[in-house]
Amino acid sequence: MKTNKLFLILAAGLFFSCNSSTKKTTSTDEPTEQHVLKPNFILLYVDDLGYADLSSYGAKGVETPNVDHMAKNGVLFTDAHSSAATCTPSRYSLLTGNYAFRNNAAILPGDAPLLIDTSIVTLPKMLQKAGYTTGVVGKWHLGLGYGKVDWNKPITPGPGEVGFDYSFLLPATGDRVPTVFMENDTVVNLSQDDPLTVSYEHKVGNRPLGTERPDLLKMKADPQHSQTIVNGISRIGYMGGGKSAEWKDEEFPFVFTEKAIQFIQDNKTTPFFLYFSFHDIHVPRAPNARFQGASEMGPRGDAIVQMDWVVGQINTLLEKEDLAKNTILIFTSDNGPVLDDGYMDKAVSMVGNHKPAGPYRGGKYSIFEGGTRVPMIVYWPGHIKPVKSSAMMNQVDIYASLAGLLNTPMGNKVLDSENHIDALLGKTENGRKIMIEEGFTLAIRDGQWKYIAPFTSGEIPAWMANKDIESGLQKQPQLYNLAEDKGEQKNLADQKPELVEQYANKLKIIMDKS
Ligand code: NG6
Ligand code: CA
Repeated sequence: MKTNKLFLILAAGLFFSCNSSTKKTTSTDEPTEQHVLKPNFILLYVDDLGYADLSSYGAKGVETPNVDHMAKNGVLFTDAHSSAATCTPSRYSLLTGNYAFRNNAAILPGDAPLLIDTSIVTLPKMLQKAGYTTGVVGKWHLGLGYGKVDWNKPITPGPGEVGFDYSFLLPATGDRVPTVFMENDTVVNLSQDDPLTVSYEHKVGNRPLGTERPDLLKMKADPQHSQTIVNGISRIGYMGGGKSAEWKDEEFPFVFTEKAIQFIQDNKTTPFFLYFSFHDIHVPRAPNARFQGASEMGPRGDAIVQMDWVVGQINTLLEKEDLAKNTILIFTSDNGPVLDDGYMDKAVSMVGNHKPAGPYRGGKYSIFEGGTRVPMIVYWPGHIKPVKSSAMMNQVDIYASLAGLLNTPMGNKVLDSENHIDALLGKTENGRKIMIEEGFTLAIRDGQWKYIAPFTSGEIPAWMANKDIESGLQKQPQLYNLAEDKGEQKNLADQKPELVEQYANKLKIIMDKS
């Protein structure tokens, strides 16, 4: 690959001066292809962070100096997207390089089976083949085992079979059981005398439910989040036993940061990939006392400040360990923003004049731009010229882009991932030409044009309608010209039937690909 070779030659000089694991070269050595460039990769994957939830993207009422530093000195993308408007589908795409609809990926309960086929070559497996040690710390939400697992025994398949050498996980999300950490395939701190049981159908164990003891709650919740109470927060699902393994939500930033730091330190002499998957700023928002009141927006804003602090800790470590110049950081979010997502945490009443999705319509769950257009920053000190890029980017392409950089083959079941490494590193603003966006229906983006397929099958969940969430779903086709109408207000489908037909056909071709 031509670009790659050129990149290798240009970057090799800098690289060899800073990676202690690399075979030393003398000044007379000419960089050649066998001197494979292997920067470390850290993916800082924030949960539910909206397009404008960072000060570098125009947030009001909250400051994010650590992320802003990366934005100022790296590539800040204005048209970058998670593959879908919710967590499980986005993460599925990120790790497999395939759009989530190909596997009907949808938000999973906490006792779901592993969603990723363990026989395929995933992003972390590709990196393992290229000589990387791989780790995931934080939220998983891709299922574990074969479903309805025995939490008291090692659980496989899981991250290990997906391609991670190390994992320290919150198995699903903070708002659902089991509320325990897992290290590799085992629940942490579990006592065999007090076995852990989980059900999403009926009450298990003797912990009170939110519906039974609202007086015990730190914050009130909607009916779906009013089951087993752990740490004063009612959750989705029922959990019995496992008392010694219970997490404390307020400790997440320290627990996960410590594990991420440990992973980096343990692997600093070999190339590594760390998928650092934040719980922030997902519900329940229970920031540590240290961050309470740190923003003007209540717990949601404080969770943003907490998240920013964690990012600062990672960057400080990379500087201290002299790894910064040899580590590519990609910072982004798994879907757009949501204020009320089940808990009464003042996110709505304290939002002030802050607009979490900026000028875009909708947010998490939505097929409008706010659903998937998220902040994305790529930071690689000494290698990247700071730039604001309008390239159309999608997280499904991180896989092929890193494979392209390393000149390593992808698996043969990767259908959607495209190599946009030059755009990712800010060398060009030519990103994707065509891209799928996914909410409860599919949309297609072709530059300024956006076609949203009619939503004809299935029901919009009732809780979404009750929560004032703009799903963007309509029985009619929608067509928007984002160049003139960022906020997707003016449906041009009736005026431009030929474009509607063209995009409906294009969408079908992409969907039928195999
Ligand atoms: C929804 C939950 C929401 C959140 C979401 C997953 C209800 C009413 N809502 O079903 O609170 O947990 O799932 O979020 O239960 S995600 O970011 O992991 O996709
Ligand atoms: Ca999410």
